[in-house]
Amino acid sequence: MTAVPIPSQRPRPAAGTFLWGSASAAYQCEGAWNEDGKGLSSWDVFCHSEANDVNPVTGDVAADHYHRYEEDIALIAAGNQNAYRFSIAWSRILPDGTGKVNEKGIDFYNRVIDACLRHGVEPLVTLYHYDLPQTLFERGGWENRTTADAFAAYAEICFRAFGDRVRTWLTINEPGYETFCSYGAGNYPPNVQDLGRRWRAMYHLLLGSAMAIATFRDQGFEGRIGLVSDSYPIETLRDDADYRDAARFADLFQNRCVNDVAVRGEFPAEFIAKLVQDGVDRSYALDGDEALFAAGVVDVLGVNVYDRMLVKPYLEGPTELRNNNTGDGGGPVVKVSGWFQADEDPDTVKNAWGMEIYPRAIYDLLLNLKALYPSTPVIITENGIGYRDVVADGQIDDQYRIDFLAGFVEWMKKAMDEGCDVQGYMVWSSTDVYSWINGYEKRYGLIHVDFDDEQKRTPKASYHWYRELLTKEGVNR
Ligand code: BGP
Repeated sequence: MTAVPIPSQRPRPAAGTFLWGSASAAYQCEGAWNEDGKGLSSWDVFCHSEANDVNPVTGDVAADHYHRYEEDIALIAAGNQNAYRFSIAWSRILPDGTGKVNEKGIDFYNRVIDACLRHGVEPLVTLYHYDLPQTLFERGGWENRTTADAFAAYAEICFRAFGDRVRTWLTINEPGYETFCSYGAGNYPPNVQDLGRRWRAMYHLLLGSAMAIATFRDQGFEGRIGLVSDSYPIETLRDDADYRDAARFADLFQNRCVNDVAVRGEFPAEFIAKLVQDGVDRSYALDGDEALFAAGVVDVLGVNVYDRMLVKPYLEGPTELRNNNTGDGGGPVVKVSGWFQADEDPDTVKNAWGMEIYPRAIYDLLLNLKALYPSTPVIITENGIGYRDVVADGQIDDQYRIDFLAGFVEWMKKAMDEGCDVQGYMVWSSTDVYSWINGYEKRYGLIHVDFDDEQKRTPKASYHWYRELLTKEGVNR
């Protein structure tokens, strides 16, 4: 493999340029968990507690991006990428979630943003990616409506501090998947299995996002703003009325409960009817909220796409959705009675964590989104595959990742040829990072990180492949 040249200063991509990049999230890559005035987050505390019993490791150091962001951004630029999506750790900016600003936190993200711009890399900034300030978490976290107010206030601080340079903002990463793990699987803090509490927390996440978006517009900040949704094409292995019903329920459960709110500013009526039928206490929905959601629709929808979701009709007993966090089938089983049943195609290839290798998923998903939300552009904010990479002679020959990403890019381009308005594509992840409850074995990076040897970086074969792809795509470097 060839050495990677470090580029000189380059202009940032012109507005409207398709963004080809890669992504990270603060808790997963930064480390420096208690440095420079940062407050504790829910993940700091969880990872240091006995509740973290599947892969008991922490993000204390992670990829040490806090100290090595310059090198990482230089590598991103040298890889021909013209964009980098990262998240801000709320507890670095506001150690207690509200109140006094930690200037050293502001300084850090100023340095990251400036490094991006120096290298001609467009920063895509996510304001919240799972790591809630612990002070707010202890007050009920997202189950408490005041967390939505606190989020909007925190977002405004970030718009004011960084809005002169950031043109693409993403409020919240995956209100669906985060709350599914926190309150369905119970493998993320607060580690409970109670879907009623899930719907309450998700409502407040969406409310916080809508309020932040309304503030962004009311105060006249420049640029575009969106939310990041984990979205799936819902598919069945049979086509009959019962299977179609299951697919519709799964679409409401997985996708539309977030995407309709983000794009149309309202929850689907059928989704609300289903919650009422399930006996969910919806007292969290207050008079006047409809107007708040309507005022906070996105300019662009960020979509994290990894896989399709296969379902079959719900018959009886608990619906079992298995979460494989160990790579050998270990992890919690989620019970979702009454909506749909998870299905499995025995003939498709899967990775060790049970994820199907199914690149067509992105095409089906993009066409579904175009049909539902024809006027809203999409950025693919994450796409990638977890693998136990092997280092041989100092190199990582991850052909499986190249095949996976090449397939997704090809299907994405087909969808674009058919009229889907896609404005960017981010590989998950820029470097290897902490894979939440899956620990460090499950790697996604284009750049290998040696977690046992001072977080040394080595670009993988997939990094070089992506670099060549982007040259062909005309990302002129
Ligand atoms: C997304 C998250 C990312 C990332 C990715 C891979 O849902 O936004 O933070 O972790 O999935 O998932 P995992 O690391 O759990 O395998």
